[in-house]
Amino acid sequence: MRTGKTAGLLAVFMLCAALFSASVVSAADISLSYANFPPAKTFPCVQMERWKQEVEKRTAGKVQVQTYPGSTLLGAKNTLRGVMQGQADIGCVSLAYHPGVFPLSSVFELPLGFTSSTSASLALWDLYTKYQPKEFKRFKVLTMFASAPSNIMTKVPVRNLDDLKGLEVRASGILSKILESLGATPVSMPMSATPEALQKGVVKGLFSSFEVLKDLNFAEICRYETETNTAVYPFAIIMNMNSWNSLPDDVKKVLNDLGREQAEWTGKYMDEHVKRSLAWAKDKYSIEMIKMSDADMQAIKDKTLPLIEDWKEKAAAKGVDGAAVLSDVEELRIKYEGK
Ligand code: DTR
Repeated sequence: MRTGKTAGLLAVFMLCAALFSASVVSAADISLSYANFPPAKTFPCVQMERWKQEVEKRTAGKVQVQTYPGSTLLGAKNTLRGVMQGQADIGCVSLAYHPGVFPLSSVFELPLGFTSSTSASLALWDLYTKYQPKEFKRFKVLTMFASAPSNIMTKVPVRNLDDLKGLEVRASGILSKILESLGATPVSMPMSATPEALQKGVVKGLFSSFEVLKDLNFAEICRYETETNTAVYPFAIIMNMNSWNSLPDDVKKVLNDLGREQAEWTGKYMDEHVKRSLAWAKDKYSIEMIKMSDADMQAIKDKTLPLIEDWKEKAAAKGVDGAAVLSDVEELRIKYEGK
């Protein structure tokens, strides 16, 4: 009986030891932390999970990615510094939250006529790879992508530009300036702060892409959706330089190969998801879709045109040839939009 018990314990012990060493052997050699600011359901985090899966698969488990959505590791405004200092290996940055920091890539915040996230994301990635702008010199840029074009989602109907006068609407970066030039009162804040601002009435609406109607349940509070289909928001996925440099070449290759593919995947996901979210919001909350008159749409174009000149001047002050960048972006837009 006693020997039986001892033998049993020994067997359990050996099994545990075997399991333990097996997990040590199969554990990833490399673990990377990835910080993201908005909630897990939103598109920056959906693309993060897809990237994690692909990286783990393509490195056959050699790399493991720990994801931190919802500002659990770094928030919207401290991701740049956090990744630079190594608090996270990788982070997601919305460029519009850092006015003046990205003189070249912020061109993508201008109203340039992109009609989809896919075309804007591919164009943004191509522009980045062509210029390799020094604004990212402290980081390895893993991929970039852009949101779908922005629209006005509000608690009160915005049927024309007059309705927008003085209305407090949330945006960020150059998109705040777009709102201002249209007569609204822009309130700049990251997306992660917007649910509370809407709830408390600090803002009456927001200027962003429509998928947040579902992902952040904004359709419940913003029943009026005015289609402007203007500027997108550019994003960069940045990696700490030391973390990047310490990766073996085969892993670096996997990550490099994913750069453009991830931009395209995210764009396509976003474009599809906007359609799904609008259908969901119509069904669940009977949201009202509003189109402004042709005259107002033309006025939007005219009123926001000076922002392009303004951007060029700011870019020039930082040594960026704005005219060349704009002409490259227009070429890329035509290439990816087919018009
Ligand atoms: N509109 C930009 C980008 C954006 C669009 N959808 C989401 C969802 C979660 C975070 C950011 C975004 C913005 O408002 O920041």
